[in-house]
Amino acid sequence: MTRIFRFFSVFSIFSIFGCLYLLLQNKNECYFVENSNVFPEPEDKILFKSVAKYEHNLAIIVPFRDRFDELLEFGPHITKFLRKQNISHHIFIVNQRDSFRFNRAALINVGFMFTESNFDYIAMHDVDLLPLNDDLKYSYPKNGPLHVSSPKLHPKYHYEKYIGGILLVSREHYRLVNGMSNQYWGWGLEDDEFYVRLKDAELTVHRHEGIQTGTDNTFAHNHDKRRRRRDMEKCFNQKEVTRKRDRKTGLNTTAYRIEKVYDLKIDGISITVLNVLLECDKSATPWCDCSNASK
Ligand SMILES: [Mn+2]
Repeated sequence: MTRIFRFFSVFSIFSIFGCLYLLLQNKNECYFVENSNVFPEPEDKILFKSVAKYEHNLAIIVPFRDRFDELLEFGPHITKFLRKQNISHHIFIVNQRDSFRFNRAALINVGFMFTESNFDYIAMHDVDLLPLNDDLKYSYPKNGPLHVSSPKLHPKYHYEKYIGGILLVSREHYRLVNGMSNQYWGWGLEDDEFYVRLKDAELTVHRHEGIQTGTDNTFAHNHDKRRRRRDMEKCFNQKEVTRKRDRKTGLNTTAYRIEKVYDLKIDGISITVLNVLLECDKSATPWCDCSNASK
């Protein structure tokens, strides 16, 4: 006990003198007092390990707002699921903190840019959709995007061009199409527009073959439509604009600020939460806020 105590005293003395030295030199690197602005250390360690050991590294990007109960289930579930497949991965919750309507696509763009240096593919992943069949491999989508929640397996959406829910895309391909459109505020259609982007770039969307489960037992969909109402409102000229392919906006026009980065632990699993403030150019997309619109 005294030995431990002695060790810490010596350690503190060194730290204090080290800090004083740095302060005298007018440097800001004195971290003797915990600095909440530094990137959480566990994250660095995970990234370092994964990059060194694996050929491919997957960033699970979850566009998010007000889904805490779903997140508590999602984090541990997807981690166990991917550990079985030996997929190197990390979960990034991209939490929309501004007061504009939810913009799933812009949040995915932010997540993509944030994970740029350490992950060579992403999963755009709904927080409420849990894969149950272990044959759904989240492997690197070398030959084109891999749509995991295919219309033949998804509990709710069955049209052929559907690519929402869970989609794996290599960093290279996501860049090639300039990411997703930023014009989709409110629920829906951003995934359909992304489908057209992929098609225009001549990328083929792949889906798993030979899956033995069906629409009722391949995924758990944690979505109570009364408790979690979809924001289907359309205001200003939203309907007209969002029906068309957007050739202007994407990865290179996403306007945002990362307010804070958190290291969140759920059942011992380390998850990174990005608090994001999206910006809206109201002259271009006034429907990011319908509150002053005449209906
Ligand atoms: Mn849902």
